[in-house]
Amino acid sequence: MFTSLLDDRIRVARGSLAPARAAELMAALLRDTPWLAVRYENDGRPRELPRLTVNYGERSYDYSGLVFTPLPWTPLLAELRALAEAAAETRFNALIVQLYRDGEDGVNWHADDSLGVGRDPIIASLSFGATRKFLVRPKGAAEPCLTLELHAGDLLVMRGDLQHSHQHKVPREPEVKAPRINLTFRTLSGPAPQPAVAHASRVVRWPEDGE
Ligand SMILES: O=C(O)CCC(=O)C(=O)O
Repeated sequence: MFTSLLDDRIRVARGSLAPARAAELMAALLRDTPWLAVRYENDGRPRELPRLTVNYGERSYDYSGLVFTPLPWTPLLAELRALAEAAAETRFNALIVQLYRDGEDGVNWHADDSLGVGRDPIIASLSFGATRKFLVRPKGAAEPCLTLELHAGDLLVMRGDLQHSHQHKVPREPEVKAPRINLTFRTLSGPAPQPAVAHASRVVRWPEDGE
């Protein structure tokens, strides 16, 4: 059952996966995902995205000037895609998996409005692990107009003109000590998989050896 927010630009289904199943999936995703730390340069200084990220599906995805070559769907991710497709009533061909290792990781204000997602994209997001805040603000505004807590097993759908009218963010929450994984399913058009920008990223084992 969805709660509809912001004139139906956001729909949230709380507990769309039962707690035990969500915990099982969190453990499997943590263990089996070949996590990538994304390195880039800002003003000539080496930087790293404050989260780990991996792409799956049938289309390359580009952001921050980098092209990410997707891995093929795994049986588990294809199963979750089917769940997201049924809930969002659309088909998805791409997935971004993000690992927020703890509350120091996050994602800053942005909209998912790159050319590949097309006009008014439907994006379905599944959350696992630690509860984190998800903020939404109108473009051009300083303050959020919506603050949600996303829990393990919650499914959120962004739709309509949300990516043109609003931005979203997962803020740092240093008091959160546990990891969170988020899956966002998208429908991309345009170029099929392209060569990876291997130099931009490095694969890390997480937790790293010795932790
Ligand atoms: O982790 C989340 O809930 C949001 C991820 C996100 O902002 C995105 O993939 O664009």
